[in-house]
Amino acid sequence: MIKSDAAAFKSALDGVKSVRIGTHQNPDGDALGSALALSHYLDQLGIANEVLCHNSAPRNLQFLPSVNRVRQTPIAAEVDLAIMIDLESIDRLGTVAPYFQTGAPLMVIDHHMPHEMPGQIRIIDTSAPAAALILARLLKQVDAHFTPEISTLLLAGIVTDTGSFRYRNTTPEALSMAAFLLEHGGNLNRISEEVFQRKPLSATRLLGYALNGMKMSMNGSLAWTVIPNSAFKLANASDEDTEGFVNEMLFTDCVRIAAIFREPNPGKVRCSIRSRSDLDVAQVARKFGGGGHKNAAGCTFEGTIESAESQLVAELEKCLESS
Ligand SMILES: [Mn+2]
Repeated sequence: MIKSDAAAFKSALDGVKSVRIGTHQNPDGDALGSALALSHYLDQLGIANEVLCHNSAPRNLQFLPSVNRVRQTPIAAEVDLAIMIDLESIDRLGTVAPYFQTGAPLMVIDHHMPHEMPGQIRIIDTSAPAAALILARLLKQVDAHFTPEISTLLLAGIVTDTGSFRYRNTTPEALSMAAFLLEHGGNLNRISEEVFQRKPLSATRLLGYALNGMKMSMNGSLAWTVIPNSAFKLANASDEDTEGFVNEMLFTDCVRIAAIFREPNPGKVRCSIRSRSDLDVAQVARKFGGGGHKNAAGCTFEGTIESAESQLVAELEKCLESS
């Protein structure tokens, strides 16, 4: 990040009285952690603000400080500034997208690979493991007061997106920022327990189904599984129960790409793809209108789960063949 990012951030907020913050649908700890931390910082400046998201917080993020700020409809009719954080694509705002296209200036704070380039003020760092890390840097540079709430929210973002500092995207800065946030009251124990060490019985049962049905090709370098709507019903499970399933397959030693096809609601098939090392699955996801990072991407299909499976598996096999 360049120093002028902090200057741009500061001057964009200058004289502003109201801000709308948005993050991506199906929010994770980085999405909600950074959006809510930004909300707290705007409180410090006395700027009225609201946090919009297509979904309410998933079960494992209900513990986040002030999570009840997350709304699906706006409070303010108009705002002076809109800020999108942890996403680059207007589409990923879901149902709240129109509230970010009202003509108010738009700021984007993000770490995904840019392609749509929305917004007039763009603070983008694709080398940052989390949007929360970019925001934490900005807040340090503008001398924000790091309360325990802000520290826990930012730490939740960094911990989530680095998989507790296990993923390849973990940088020295992520660790030193985490140390700083711990010093300022960030509750790492609570984050670890709530995000990684707690799930309902329905999730454990559905994981059994998913692993039992795992398919493989390319000498075991590609693994995938299909969870049809009927399986969700049988396990009394929801889509958020599938969090982490794809990694269970990827962590098998022969597997280099893993994918999961799921149909939590009839007619819409959601796919998550994970890869090892240099295999770029974001590029595959983009062919189907999705996106993400090199090693973690996703896309959605309309139609049958069988058709989604055959289309995506073919492209993933090509990706492995050309590697
Ligand atoms: Mn993120």
